[in-house]
Amino acid sequence: MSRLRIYGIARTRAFRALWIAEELGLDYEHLPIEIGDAGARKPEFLAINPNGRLPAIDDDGFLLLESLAITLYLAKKHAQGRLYPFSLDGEARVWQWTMWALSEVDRGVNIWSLHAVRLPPAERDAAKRNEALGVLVAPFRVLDAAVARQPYLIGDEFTVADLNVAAVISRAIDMDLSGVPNLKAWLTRCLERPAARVALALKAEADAATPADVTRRIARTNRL
Ligand SMILES: N[C@@H](CCC(=O)N[C@@H](CS)C(=O)NCC(=O)O)C(=O)O
Repeated sequence: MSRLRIYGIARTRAFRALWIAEELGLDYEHLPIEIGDAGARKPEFLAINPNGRLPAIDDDGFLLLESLAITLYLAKKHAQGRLYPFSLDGEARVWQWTMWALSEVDRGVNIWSLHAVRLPPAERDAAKRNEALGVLVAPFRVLDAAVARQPYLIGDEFTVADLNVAAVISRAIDMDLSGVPNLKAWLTRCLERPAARVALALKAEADAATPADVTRRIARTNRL
């Protein structure tokens, strides 16, 4: 039996954990549990993550929450110079971009995708969608400039910094990104990696199987 367990249906932020596990070629078990009372709020999962949120991992008895902490932990543990920089400066840049993704773009892309793609068409709110697009203009310009100078965020090589930022904004691939061509090319490059394709296929399968009521619940409970 695999000693790494990844909890969470791939439609959720569990996608991030699945992508890094694939990048690292890890032997893992995926437990595609659903949000809410159907899974993440059941007592047995609350014992793993008392927040009742996804994802979580169990790495041979070590429980870890927070999707981006999970990607950083697994990358640092297994990468051996690949994906996770050795140098203090390189590591700090990885943290910088990871925290940037969380604070600057995570919520905006989530709101946009719900009101542009995921909610049933009649329930999408154009005002929320446009507000989200407005919020993303400035940070997307910053990201566009960062990947205009070099192929990846830390330099010539793909690292967990790229994985974290690209995973957070992965649903933006369906946006009109013509105003930020370097960002678009970089995001495409990241999402076309074989490991990303495996995780994206799981995510697409989960998206297609998600009932509208679950999407409504995501929008409602997270005030998106
Ligand atoms: N900051 C957390 C956020 C986790 C989170 O909110 N996950 C969502 C799914 S993507 C969830 O479990 N929501 C539960 C709910 O809506 O009841 C992380 O990155 O892991």
